[in-house]
Amino acid sequence: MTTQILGRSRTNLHLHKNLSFLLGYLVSKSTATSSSSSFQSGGVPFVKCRHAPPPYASSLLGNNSATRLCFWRSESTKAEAQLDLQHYVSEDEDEQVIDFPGGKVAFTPEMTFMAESGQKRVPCYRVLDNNGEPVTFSNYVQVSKEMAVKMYSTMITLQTMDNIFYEVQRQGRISFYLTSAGEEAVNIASAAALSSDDIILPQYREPGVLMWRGFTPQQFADQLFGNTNDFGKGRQMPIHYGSKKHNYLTVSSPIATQLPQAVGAAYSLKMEGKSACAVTYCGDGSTSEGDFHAALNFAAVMEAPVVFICRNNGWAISTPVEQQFRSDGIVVKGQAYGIRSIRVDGNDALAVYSAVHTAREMAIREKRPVLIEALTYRVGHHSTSDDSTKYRPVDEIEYWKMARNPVNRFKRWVERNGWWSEKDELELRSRVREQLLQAIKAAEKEQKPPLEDMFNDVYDQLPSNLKEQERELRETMKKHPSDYPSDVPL
Ligand SMILES: Cc1ncc(C[n+]2csc(CCOP(=O)(O)OP(=O)(O)O)c2C)c(N)n1
Repeated sequence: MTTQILGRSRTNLHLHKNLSFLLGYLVSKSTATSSSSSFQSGGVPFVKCRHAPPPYASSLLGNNSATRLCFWRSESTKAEAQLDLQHYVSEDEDEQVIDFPGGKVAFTPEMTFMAESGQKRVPCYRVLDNNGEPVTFSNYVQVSKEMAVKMYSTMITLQTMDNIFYEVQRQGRISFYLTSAGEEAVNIASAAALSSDDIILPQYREPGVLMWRGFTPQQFADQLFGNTNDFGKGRQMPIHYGSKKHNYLTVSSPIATQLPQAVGAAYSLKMEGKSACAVTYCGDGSTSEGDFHAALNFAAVMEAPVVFICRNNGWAISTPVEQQFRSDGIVVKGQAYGIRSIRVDGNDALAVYSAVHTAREMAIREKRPVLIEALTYRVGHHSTSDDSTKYRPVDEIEYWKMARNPVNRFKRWVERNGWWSEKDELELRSRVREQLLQAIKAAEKEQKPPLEDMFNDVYDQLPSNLKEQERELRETMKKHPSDYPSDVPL
């Protein structure tokens, strides 16, 4: 039996690999021997190792145990244990390697624990320095004049939209808002590098991607005011944009839920043979959610064409990254899951564009996920419900706002190429401002969706419990009219 087990060819060993078992290290009580045999002990299947244990083994395993590391499978499949064990020991190579599911692993007599981090932090890819000068030897994907001007103009539009809607919220005309200030390059340059067929599964700080795809100021305003033109029929909080036409799934409040959904969307694109990928965004805080890890693992194992773009902006509301994780950011987590990954300067539009463009091609051509960690900074408060000066130094905010401003950096590059002037800037800013003010006026005047819209669209026929809730709501509104908005048609 033993000879047969150990005499298996490598090809056969691979053929018989089975991922469904549970492996663990076991300590055999037998003494060292140079012969090989397999046996059962205490109801647990063992295989004897063929050689004497290394000297460090007793310190690892305790004095009373003698000493070998063997493999054990779960009780439920015990009957097949002896047969399956043969897959992991190969006669010709067992002294140097273990032929383990997933590939050969070299043995070592050194008891070396992997360091918790690399000696140096993973470097950050950039193309432009803080002054918008291309850095020497940087390789990047060329951007045409037309593309560069559109990128810069959309960054300005996003900035202007943020400033105006922030003020509108402060005036009490909308209930909530959240800006992308400081993260304009991640928003716009990533969007520019994608195709409109790619499916976007956003977090909430990526409205620039939707803007790039053609969502109009009026459509943004309609969502924020929750009027009848809002695709969500006023059921969602402001900033929960979504548009089927633009392949942009609606923002959902629970963070990281978009990530496993993106893997499913990517997998379906692959099955349909489409030349497109799913692209999903998240913040550093979202990477602490289980969904992040499930998504990365699924994506790697299922070889789903999905690009994960993590905006590491230093803060998850008041939680700094030092309290979020102890790894070298997010990029190393990609590698841990078997995903090709890159760290990029998220405030360098050309670097983001190049990395996303290349990641997209790899994802589609090679049918694989790619992770991009974009180092950036949330310059604004988390949202209109936050005051970030309560938990972080104003100097830090100012540094990122001024010295590392992504819009100014890109502007310098575009200007240096002779593609943009102050006149263009003034014209653009005033045109965008005017469009937004008009949109706000129109959105504010537009009727709110009727009350019944709160209850329909989920079921074909309204179930009795929802009918009951609607009846109760109407009664309560009648009793306490001042607590409810007067502009919702009943
Ligand atoms: C599952 C879940 N937990 C907590 C929250 C509350 N919450 C909203 S935003 C946020 C911070 C997320 O930070 P990050 O992912 O880094 O994104 P950022 O806001 O920095 O862009 C938290 C904890 C939530 N929305 N969903």
